[in-house]
Amino acid sequence: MRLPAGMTEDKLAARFDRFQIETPSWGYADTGTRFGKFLQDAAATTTTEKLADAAQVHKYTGCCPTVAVHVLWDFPDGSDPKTLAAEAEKLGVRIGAINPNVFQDQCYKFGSVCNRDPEVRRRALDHMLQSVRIAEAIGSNALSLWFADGTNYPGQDSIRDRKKRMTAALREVHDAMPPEMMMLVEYKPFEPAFYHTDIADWGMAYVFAKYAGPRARVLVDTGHHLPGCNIEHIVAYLIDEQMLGGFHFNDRKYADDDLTIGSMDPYQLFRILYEIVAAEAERGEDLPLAYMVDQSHNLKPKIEAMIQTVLTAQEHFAKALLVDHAALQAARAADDIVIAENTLRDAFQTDVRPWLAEYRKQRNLPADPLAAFRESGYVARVAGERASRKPKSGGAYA
Ligand code: PSV
Ligand code: MN
Repeated sequence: MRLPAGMTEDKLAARFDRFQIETPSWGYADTGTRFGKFLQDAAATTTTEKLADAAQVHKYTGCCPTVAVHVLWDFPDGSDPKTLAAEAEKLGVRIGAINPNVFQDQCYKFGSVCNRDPEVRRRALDHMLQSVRIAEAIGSNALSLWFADGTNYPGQDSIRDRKKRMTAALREVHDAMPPEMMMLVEYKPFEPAFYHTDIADWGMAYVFAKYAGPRARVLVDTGHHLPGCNIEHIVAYLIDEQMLGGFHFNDRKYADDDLTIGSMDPYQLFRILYEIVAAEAERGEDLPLAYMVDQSHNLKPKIEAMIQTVLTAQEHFAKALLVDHAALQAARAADDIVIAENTLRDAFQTDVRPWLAEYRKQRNLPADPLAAFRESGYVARVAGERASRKPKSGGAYA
């Protein structure tokens, strides 16, 4: 593999050792669409099983030591988060970002922290404050916020009033966070709201994060953009403003499809990662970003899809690290657009898989994690244990 000037195999490997990807607990459970769930015999049925499956992804890839959790889904009422954190450690993983859930209860029909009703807003806020305490108790430093708040029809509510309510809520939560905790604010253009969403794009997330306090950043979920959006442009802006907090990786064809990263547009993934690598090269240090996956695989087997995702992210990160910055600078200085573009394409088209296989072998990991996981027989084993506990039908999406 041809390395650009200034890059060595050791440097590449060292950067890779620090490229860790968090997987989501909800990616291991049965999920579906709003038309129904398709149950998989091997999909996790409890939080412990989700953690065990996430531990498999870490075991074979070596780069997924943490698991994001969704408070209501993973800490049912009365469960002790510390017990779960201890279970995770025993399985070889740790709890990562804490995601409050202020979208599934009936009271949130017209929104959570943007709801007109102060009682509903209070309930949502109390849940978020409780999530801060959970994070504190188990040593998690990331509070990851996504709101389903919005309206379905013009005139339904005052957009400006809702903005003020969101601002006040985020500030209160930020004030309650311990000094080492980061708040990640996610945006999404539509769904479930179809007319306006209270945090619809990166600009709104940026403004809310600024109002919330110094430890709030924007979270870019790659699936949360309208068609044609230039995501790497957003990423570059947020990096320059020091307001990028991290990612929810997934791919999309139409809307928030939750498809495996790189399955639709691998070049886009490369371009996004290149913006990070370019900024790090200029600064001489890593950007403090949370790389997380947010995918629910309805049709693919869950653990395999997660391993495939992680390997794809690694591949494209390696490609981004191969961009010849000096050649790019020279092409830009000469306004040579063709060579500038080709400098990116050369890196993108490099086959980095043999290097990654060697890198893994040196770290006592399987050269081909997906094949090794398949050979382990884990899926058949857990399917035998879990299938009998599943309902007969997937029913409606819950
Ligand atoms: C919403 O679509 C989202 O991207 C948020 O990150 C949620 O927390 C996650 O999906 C799971 O519903
Ligand atoms: Mn997301």
